[in-house]
Amino acid sequence: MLILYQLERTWGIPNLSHFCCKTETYLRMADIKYTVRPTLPLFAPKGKLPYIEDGDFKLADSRFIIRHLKTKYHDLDQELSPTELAHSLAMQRLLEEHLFWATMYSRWQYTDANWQVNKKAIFSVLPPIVRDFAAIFYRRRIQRQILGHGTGRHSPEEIFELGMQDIDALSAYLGDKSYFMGDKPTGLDASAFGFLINTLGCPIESPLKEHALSKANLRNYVNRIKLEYYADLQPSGKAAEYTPK
Ligand SMILES: N[C@@H](CCC(=O)N[C@@H](CS)C(=O)NCC(=O)O)C(=O)O
Repeated sequence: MLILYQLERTWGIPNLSHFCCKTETYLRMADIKYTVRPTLPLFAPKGKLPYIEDGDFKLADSRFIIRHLKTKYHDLDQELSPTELAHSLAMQRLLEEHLFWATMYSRWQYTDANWQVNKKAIFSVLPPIVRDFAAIFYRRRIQRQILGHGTGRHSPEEIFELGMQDIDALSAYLGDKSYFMGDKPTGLDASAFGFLINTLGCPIESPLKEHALSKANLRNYVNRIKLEYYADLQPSGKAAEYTPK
């Protein structure tokens, strides 16, 4: 069976990693049977999560994993026109290469309260002494990434202003549709759900979260997809092995 390696579940959401949540949501939307193995990025082939094992085949990066899932199992985008595919790709880049960094800033840098919540969620799986070293190491590493991307060079107000522009665009694009590309879920929804729940549906407080929560269509979209695709998620945040309906 296909194995998805991702961070441990927490916060009552599928995953605190946007990219892991995106990948797992694609698996569920496409009705692909899989099992989950919690791990840390340290042990991943490219040093980042998620990655999968499908038989003898190991593959890292949500984009390559989803390309593989589309080819081998089910392509959720098969009915999209070339123009729709172009829109879908552009929106995914907005979510994954831009909005992502404002949320990373909120977790790893913005306030100490957020950092403590983030630290506990990610590193409590490790033994006490290792936990603190790993947290310090990863905090430095991620802050360097935020700076390298360019986001970390701005003031908090500027960072959230840029993130709010993404939220406005996503809310306008979704409008009153059930899913981003119409009445059926596509690959863009797997990404949008993964990134939106990690912006408005997790215990990381910021003006960006408040802004996203003020958009009724985005709030309802996230709640609806969570109920529809993650009904097995326990209040503890744990979920049993998943088999498609
Ligand atoms: N482009 C990758 C991004 C994956 C990614 O950034 N994963 C984060 C978790 S959200 C990670 O493992 N970060 C660890 C690190 O950068 O050291 C994908 O689509 O899978």
